[in-house]
Amino acid sequence: MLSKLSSPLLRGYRTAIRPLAFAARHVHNAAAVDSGSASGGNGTTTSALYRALNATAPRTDWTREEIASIYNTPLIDLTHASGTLHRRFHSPGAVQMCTLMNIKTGGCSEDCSYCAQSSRYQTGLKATKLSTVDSVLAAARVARDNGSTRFCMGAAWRDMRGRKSSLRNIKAMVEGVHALGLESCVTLGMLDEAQAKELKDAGLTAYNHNVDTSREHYPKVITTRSYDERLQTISNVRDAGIKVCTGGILGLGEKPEDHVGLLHTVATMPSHPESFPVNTLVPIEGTPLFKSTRIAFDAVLRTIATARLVMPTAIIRIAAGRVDMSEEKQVLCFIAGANAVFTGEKMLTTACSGWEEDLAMFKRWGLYPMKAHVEPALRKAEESFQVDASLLANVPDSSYQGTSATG
Ligand code: SAM
Ligand code: DTB
Ligand code: SF4
Repeated sequence: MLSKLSSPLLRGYRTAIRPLAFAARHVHNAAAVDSGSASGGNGTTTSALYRALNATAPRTDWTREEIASIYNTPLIDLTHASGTLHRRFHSPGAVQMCTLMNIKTGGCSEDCSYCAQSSRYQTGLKATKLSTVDSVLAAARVARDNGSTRFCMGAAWRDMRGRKSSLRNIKAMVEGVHALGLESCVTLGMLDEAQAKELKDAGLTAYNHNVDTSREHYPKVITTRSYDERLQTISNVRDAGIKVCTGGILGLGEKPEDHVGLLHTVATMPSHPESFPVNTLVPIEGTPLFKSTRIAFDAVLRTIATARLVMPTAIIRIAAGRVDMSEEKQVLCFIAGANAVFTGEKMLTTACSGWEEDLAMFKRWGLYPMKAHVEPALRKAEESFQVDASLLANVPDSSYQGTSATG
């Protein structure tokens, strides 16, 4: 099969792909003897992994079975494959730092059973009004000066209905964030077409609206808005020409099939989301999911690796829960294809890894803050990437002190 590759680009990658032909054959054999595998030994594993590995552009016609077969590949092969594909579309060392700000905390009418900001649960959070434009821009300046290239503003709202004056202020925030040279992202709940267009006109880069989990598991987590309503907002955002940031949360009591379902939803959208955030549940006291069993790390890694294989150009963002991940686990995620993080003083209501510790981690592992989002495309071997090594110049050399065995 490989000897028949004729396009010059693919020919250039022969050397990289050949060992993967071996890996994929090996994976197929492993899957064939594993009766739990989605391939059932009928070749789905080999062909799905082959197709993913040979991608020269994103494809949106994945079947759920194909994604399941990739997800169920032995982890050692899966992460090797995803890491290899990652290098064909992205600079392997570049990681985007994005800073979050909660511009309107708490008091939300929705019942998302993981969320500290729902007014239905006693989480001890005090609701606030919308932040002022000046305070938001001051925080954005701090983020930029510390190396973040995207600033994401979140509001605890169900939707934007009847919020005309808030939308005006948010547009001013978006314009100010751009004037600082940062990409802007907002997450404000459901949006209609006209609201999406207004945000586009203000220069908004991206809109975050997560599908959170599979269609099947979703009703066990949220009852006040449907999966289809989420998809409609995402569609309104995409149609307005705003980049889509949509992902999920792992650890909501779901099964591995739901990770496949989540990936299938996003990988078969009319175009892949530009950004796919992978949150792990941060248990919030007072919410129904507080006592949920913690998600195992191998499932997080599998989800990231599969996301990279089925959405080669997406930015994969390690989001909530990273603060509890050891450095080594984070690095495994970067090797498997994750290439963005939230860095700063806070997530929305919970703790976040700070710039200093992230830059020190980057330096230890040969990672760099991504200077600006580069449209990913199939790389030429000699191509250089926009990375900002200057930010690391002042970071002292340090050896890693280690974390607890459970980290
Ligand atoms: N209200 C808006 C909405 O729901 O679209 C925007 C803010 S909401 C907090 C943004 C996303 O944060 C959620 O969709 C969910 O994926 C994630 N999130 C919220 N609470 C979380 C938690 N406790 N652990 C992990 N992720 C969480
Ligand atoms: C996303 O997927 N994760 C971020 C961002 N998009 C808005 C939010 C995570 C919130 C974590 C829980 C909290 O801090 O309340
Ligand atoms: Fe409200 Fe968003 Fe929290 Fe759901 S996730 S309760 S919509 S703030």
